Amino acid sequence: MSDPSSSRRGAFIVFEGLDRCGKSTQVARLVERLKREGRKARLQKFPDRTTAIGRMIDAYLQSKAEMDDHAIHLLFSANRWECANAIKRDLQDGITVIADRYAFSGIAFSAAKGLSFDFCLNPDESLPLPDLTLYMTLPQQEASSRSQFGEERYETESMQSATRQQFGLVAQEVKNRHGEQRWVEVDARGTIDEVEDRIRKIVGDLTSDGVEGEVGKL
Ligand code: T5A
Ligand code: NA
Repeated sequence: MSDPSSSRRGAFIVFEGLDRCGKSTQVARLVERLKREGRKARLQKFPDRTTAIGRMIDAYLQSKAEMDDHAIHLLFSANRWECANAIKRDLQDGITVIADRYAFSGIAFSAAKGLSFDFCLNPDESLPLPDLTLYMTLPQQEASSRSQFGEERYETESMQSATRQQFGLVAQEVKNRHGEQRWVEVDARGTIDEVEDRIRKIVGDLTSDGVEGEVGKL
């Protein structure tokens, strides 16, 4: 008899939220926990600043380079496309892939600058579809008081507030197109341990049982 678990693939889980809400901290904790439990898991950060495209994005975010809003939007998307095949391959190999930001940041931040929502959406169409997106929410006052807020280009209160609004539209779009269960809000207030606990409950069996069926498309 064949083992039913062998046909299951790794889960693709994305963390989203405004700047300094605690994504990277929680993503690191989740990946560490899964590895401790003996599961195959890896972290995928977006932007991936280590590639040639990623270095251009990094210079832009640090205000060391200027770029047209459309051009930088396409670079963020290209940075995801250059990682897409590796993500799909790893999921098929049973590895859980945890992404620190994804296309939803791409849409929300660029639309917040005034680009049309459709223009922002289009370049990411057909990328691997996350099985679950955790959107971490934190009052702006708390995020702004965290270390290093304000160092990078988008870390101003007006940009964060416009992006928060756009994330609301992105959430609706994801739920309409792909189902309510794929987008879950997480209260990011409280201690790191408290937030980790909330996330553990939401992620649940997804990381232990894997996922049935092909990876979907955005
Ligand atoms: N962007 C990104 C686009 O415009 N388009 C795109 O397509 C993409 C992918 C950089 C920028 O790029 C934009 C969005 C961003 O503006 P980034 O590299 O993810 O994106 O940004 P980072 O600066 O690395 O990360 P963030 O600023 O978003 O911070 P995080 O990851 O949310 O927060 P984290 O975990 O680093 O924590 C921040 C601080 O708070 C503390 C941490 O120790 C740290 O000091 N902290 C807590 N303190 C108290 N209580 C808690 N519960 C805490 N959790 C963490
Ligand atoms: Na981060």
